[in-house]
Amino acid sequence: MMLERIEAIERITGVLEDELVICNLGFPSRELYSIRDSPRHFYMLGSMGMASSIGLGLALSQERRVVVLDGDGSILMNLGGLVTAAAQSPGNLIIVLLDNRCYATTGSQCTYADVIDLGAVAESMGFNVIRFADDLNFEQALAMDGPVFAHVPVKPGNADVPVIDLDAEEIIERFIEEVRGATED
Ligand SMILES: Cc1ncc(C[n+]2csc(CCOP(=O)(O)OP(=O)(O)O)c2C)c(N)n1
Ligand SMILES: [Mg+2]
Repeated sequence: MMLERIEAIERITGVLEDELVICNLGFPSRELYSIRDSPRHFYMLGSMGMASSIGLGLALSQERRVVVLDGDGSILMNLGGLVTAAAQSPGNLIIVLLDNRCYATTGSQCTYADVIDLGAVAESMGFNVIRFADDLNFEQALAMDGPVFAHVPVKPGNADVPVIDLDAEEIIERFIEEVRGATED
């Protein structure tokens, strides 16, 4: 049985330690926040497609590992960002595609991930690709050389979780503090 997106996020973040997490906007961020909150999490608000680019900049500018939890619609909206990440090729970047083949947050309208294999697209760019099914053992992705592209098929739809009760300034300020704190040690 294919996982719900919230189950996939739970399993992935359940095995993370010190990694910084950049999360796709909409329900994915709400789901992550409802599972566990952390200053290591950056919840994208509003800017569709930008999680992978923010993750790339972060991976290039400091040494900690960066895990981007992205969506198919957002990857497709900013495919150039994926190309740039592949060309820059930071070893500490893991892009996770939570692929439900639709824009789940806005009502599960189909994306072109329904007909185009984004794992194959990422592979052709030079990412080390790992494809998960129901057995989402994310430690396997963490053991790989980066940059990694982890393809995680998930069911369409969203969990019934509340909105994030942090404002944008709080999210960014505590995140920057977290990143700076570690780099200045
Ligand atoms: C430029 C832009 N267009 C549209 C939206 C509205 N919007 C917010 S989330 C979303 C769907 C995102 O789909 P995907 O990245 O696949 O994530 P999913 O919700 O499926 O996990 C859309 C269309 C937006 N925020 N910004
Ligand atoms: Mg989607």
